Amino acid sequence: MRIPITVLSLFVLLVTASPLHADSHMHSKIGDLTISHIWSRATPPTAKSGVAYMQIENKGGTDDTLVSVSSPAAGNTMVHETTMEGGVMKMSHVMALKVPAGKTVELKPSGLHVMLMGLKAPLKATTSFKLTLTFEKAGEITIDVPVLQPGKALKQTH
Ligand SMILES: [Cu+2]
Repeated sequence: MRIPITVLSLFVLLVTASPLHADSHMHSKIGDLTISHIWSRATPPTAKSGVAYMQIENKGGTDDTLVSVSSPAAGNTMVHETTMEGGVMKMSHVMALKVPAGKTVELKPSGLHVMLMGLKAPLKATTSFKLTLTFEKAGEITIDVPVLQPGKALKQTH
């Protein structure tokens, strides 16, 4: 009877460990999608643009696509991707961001990010702003994006 006891204790460990993880990050759910690790960084007073990062997990069996992003904090909001081309950092507009079934798409520094252009006011640390994401299948969700101190970053790994 050793095996059932081992399985039971593993189960207890998993059950008791998961609420801790859930409390340590903000999660938003829409359909099969879970949005977590949501953060932004404070901007200098004269900055006209800001960034937002997050992870989008698709727990469903079909691919979805992020087709638009918008925020009352900025005049124009879009998904960008930062790439290196011949040693030069380049940002390009991502019109439709695919979130494949069973996969997690990470928006993080030096990669994919939400770009907020024409900021209506500087992004202040310890405040938050609204960001609306529209997915082709899951639909529309508005999330709160917490603004971290300049130079700070939220850990992207689970
Ligand atoms: Cu950008």
